[in-house]
Amino acid sequence: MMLENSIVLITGASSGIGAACATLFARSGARLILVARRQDRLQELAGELQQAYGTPSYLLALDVRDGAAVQQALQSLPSPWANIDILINNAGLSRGLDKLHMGALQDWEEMIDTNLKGLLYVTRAVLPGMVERGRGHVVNIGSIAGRQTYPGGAVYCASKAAVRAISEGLKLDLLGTPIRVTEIQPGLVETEFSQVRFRGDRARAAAVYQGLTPLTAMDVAEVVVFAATRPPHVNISEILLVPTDQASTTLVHRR
Ligand code: NDP
Ligand code: 8X3
Repeated sequence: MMLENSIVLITGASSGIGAACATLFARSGARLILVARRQDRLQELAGELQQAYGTPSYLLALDVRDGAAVQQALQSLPSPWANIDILINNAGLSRGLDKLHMGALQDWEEMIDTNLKGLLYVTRAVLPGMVERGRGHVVNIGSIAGRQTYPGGAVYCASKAAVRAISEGLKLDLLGTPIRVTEIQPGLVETEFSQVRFRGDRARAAAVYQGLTPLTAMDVAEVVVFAATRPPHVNISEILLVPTDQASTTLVHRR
């Protein structure tokens, strides 16, 4: 599969794994629809990619939790951009690490609304066009956390288990179409993820990766590009990738 001139929509493109995907797909000649709430970040990234690779980008400052806004924005894409070839459902976050009985309802809602409902809203808006055109690939960024729950992470892990179930469901529902569905499940990746989880507490965020070598956002983006560039008859259903220093969600090796 060649990526040259394909249209790739990436949610959560303003940081981390989404931004790394944007860079690697741009390098391969794709055209990008970049989605996130922080428009300034998207503008900066799009400018860099335009300069480095001549990549045209279409920016959507969008909160994926707002189902009506998602539908409206994606329905109103101008015609060259409407024919999305690859959808990367990456936008997501964790909030807090409290025991369930002490958890904040607002944190739960934010995680479920973003990681689960946001992914559904975007997918619902993009997939009909793919089915109609008989062409497309949906890549969902799940997590090792969707396979194995860890203490204090029940709701985040549940949201990622839901991504797993939805990815499986999509594959069932799209059987008979040429549309591919891939779920990528990373372990620890050093991005802004832990800073968001701990609401800007940089020391606590840094401690998550202290003494081990985490994955980089680029490590994950390379796997996304691998999945997207297989021949059309090959579907990479799922890939779990972890740092060599990570054996499970709770067992890591720190030096
Ligand atoms: P970052 O915090 O670096 O990036 C998260 C991205 O999601 C940002 O671009 C953010 O953009 C976007 N986002 C968050 N909420 C919304 C929203 N409501 N609407 C639109 N965009 C939103 O973290 P990562 O790159 O690490 O996370 C990307 C994905 O990878 C997430 O789904 C995460 O769960 C998953 N993951 C991360 C792992 C890790 O260890 N880092 C491991 C496994 C999976 P903005 O704030 O501008 O809206
Ligand atoms: C993110 C990985 O283990 O920090 O999905 O929750 S973890």
